Amino acid sequence: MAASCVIAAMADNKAALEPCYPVPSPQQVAWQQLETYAFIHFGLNTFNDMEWGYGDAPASSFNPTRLDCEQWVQTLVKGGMKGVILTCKHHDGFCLWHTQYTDYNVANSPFGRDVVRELSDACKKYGIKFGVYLSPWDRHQASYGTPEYVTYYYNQLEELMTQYGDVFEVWFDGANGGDGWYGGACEKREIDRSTYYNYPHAWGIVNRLQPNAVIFSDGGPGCRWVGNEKGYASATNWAFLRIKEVYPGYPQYQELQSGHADGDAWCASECDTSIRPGWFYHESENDKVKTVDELTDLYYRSVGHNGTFLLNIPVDKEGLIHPTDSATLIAWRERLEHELGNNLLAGAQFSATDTRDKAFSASMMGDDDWNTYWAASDGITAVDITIKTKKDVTLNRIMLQEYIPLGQRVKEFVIEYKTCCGHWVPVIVDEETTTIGYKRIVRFAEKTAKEWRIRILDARACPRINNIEGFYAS
Ligand code: FUL
Repeated sequence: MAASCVIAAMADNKAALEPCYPVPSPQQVAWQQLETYAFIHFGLNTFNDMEWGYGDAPASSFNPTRLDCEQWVQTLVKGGMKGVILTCKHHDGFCLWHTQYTDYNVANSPFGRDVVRELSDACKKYGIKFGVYLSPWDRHQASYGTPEYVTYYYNQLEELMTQYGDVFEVWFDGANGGDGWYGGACEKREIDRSTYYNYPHAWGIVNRLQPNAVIFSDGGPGCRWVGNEKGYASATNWAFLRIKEVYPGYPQYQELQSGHADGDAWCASECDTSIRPGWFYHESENDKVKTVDELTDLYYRSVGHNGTFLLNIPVDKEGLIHPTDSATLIAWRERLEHELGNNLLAGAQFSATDTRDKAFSASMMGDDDWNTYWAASDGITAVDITIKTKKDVTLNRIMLQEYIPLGQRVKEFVIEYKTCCGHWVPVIVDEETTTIGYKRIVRFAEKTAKEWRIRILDARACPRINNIEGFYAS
């Protein structure tokens, strides 16, 4: 059945289109489909070998000799990244663009050029998305801690939202050195980060000027921090939060790793980590770049756990992505393509113990049209999907996707294969098989069979699955 016929058939059946709340906005769906994108930490810290500058390093120390944003973006494209978020201003307050609101910016460095302009232009040229990190915490501004600073922050946000084209994500870092930390090098300027910045006002600026941008903070509203900086989500991972409970600085990190099963707002997790131990470039870490194996494992535990993967690739003192990082990134993408590039269930026959429409169309599984899906009847929350292949296949990965525009539903499932004696046996998985969400990739000890079964044991409402693929990763 052609994809458009499937949609038409489902549209006839009005009950088929009932959402199961909370549901994502179209922007949140598009954002999650990006799956992997990069962070770039770059600034005065790069030149002063620091992670959290005090805000007192001179602008003159920002002096990359070969800065080339096209080299960054071309490298990221080869690494399969769909976007990049730049630290336009980190906690030290130094700005990488020609802001009119402070002299502490790149125009007053020996380098002089507007890095935000060059990166956003390179993103447009090579077709990836551009995102903004603007640290609320500022250790340089003398007004930090007063209402004047908050206005300054909003003004800078407006500059970034209006002068550099489309922005896909805005990163509101909850870090404030811990409440009661030092504002700058020599003095203590305490704020209450849950109220001081009036985040709803800042988010309003983003919504007004960049309506397609997804807003990141510890508790959304667009997407949430995953509760660690190691780049993974829990196997059980709901894209929901009890949104009023979570605020920047929310200390229940474990909850953010798996979301709130009873949450009232859609707020999927973004798994951030750095390819090196630090966020900024340090020469001493040139031999500490994560391996392809480590990054591949993180992909399965971020994108494969219903999150996105935000991988930081710091730019070095020359103003380039270091060759070790670039080679690792590209080799990692090749590994993913090797492991997940060949769907061995393509062309298999799918059936289910309950199907709300006439037939379980195999074209719904593994096709290019993400909007086609299989659904069970209303009220059915346990259902088996059987997959028959023409001949034996050996698999050790299965990828499942729910049709999230209508909500995240599945609570528990098991993957089984049929033995040559005709018994259904579960594959051996070393993590729980509970939620699916936008994407769940289950790794298991390899099995060879002609019949496979996804047993959905429990769901919040009738399941809707729009993709099932199988792979063998050698
Ligand atoms: C944290 C910051 O304090 C780190 O320096 C880094 O920017 C990381 C992505 O977020 O909260």
